Amino acid sequence: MLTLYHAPKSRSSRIVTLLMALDAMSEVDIRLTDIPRQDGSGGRDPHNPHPEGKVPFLITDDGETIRESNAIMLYLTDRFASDFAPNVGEAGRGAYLTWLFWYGNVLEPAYVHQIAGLSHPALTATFRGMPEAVAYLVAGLEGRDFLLSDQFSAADLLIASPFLWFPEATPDVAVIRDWVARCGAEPVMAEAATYDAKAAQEMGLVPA
Ligand SMILES: N[C@@H](CCC(=O)N[C@@H](CS)C(=O)NCC(=O)O)C(=O)O
Repeated sequence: MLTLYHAPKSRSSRIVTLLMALDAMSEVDIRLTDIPRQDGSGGRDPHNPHPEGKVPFLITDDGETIRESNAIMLYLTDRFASDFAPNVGEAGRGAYLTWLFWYGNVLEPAYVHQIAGLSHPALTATFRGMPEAVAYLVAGLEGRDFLLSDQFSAADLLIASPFLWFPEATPDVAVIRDWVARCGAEPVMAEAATYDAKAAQEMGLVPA
């Protein structure tokens, strides 16, 4: 049995969504965990073994620990093979890996730098910025409904997530807005939101 440390309505929600998409919820013991939230609510859970008290955090059945959403997603999509992500040797594997790691190595830093109003030549040299990220996403969506094909995939789930959390920060580009709306309309997103709402209620969290 795998163990996932999950805080409702946080970055780990996309792992719960992924588990639902992979039909693997029964393979995972989900431990609901508190985290400090940016609005000042919540607090670190001493039972959460993540070195910084963050989520998501996954423990495999053989005791391996995995942090970072994209690493956890890659582990899970490899382990529970499905048409939600290309496996080793399947067409689209390179694009899948590229999108997963581009998210963590480029998009999230560029997005946070923009939100924080930060600019510095070293940041631009290393990550470029949101204009380049937006251009890359638009190019990736050319001629298809989703990033890997005309089907919603684990790559879409991860990369659309910041824009689904903060719609006001979604780039004002029709191709991206339409894609984010398509991702948000996938039935598994509503299923995961329902799960999280119930989990938040069980934990006594104030509705966000
Ligand atoms: N790069 C990490 C970021 C994890 C992260 O920052 N998670 C937030 C939840 S949205 C968290 O646990 N925050 C609590 C804290 O910073 O103490 C990932 O994608 O897994």
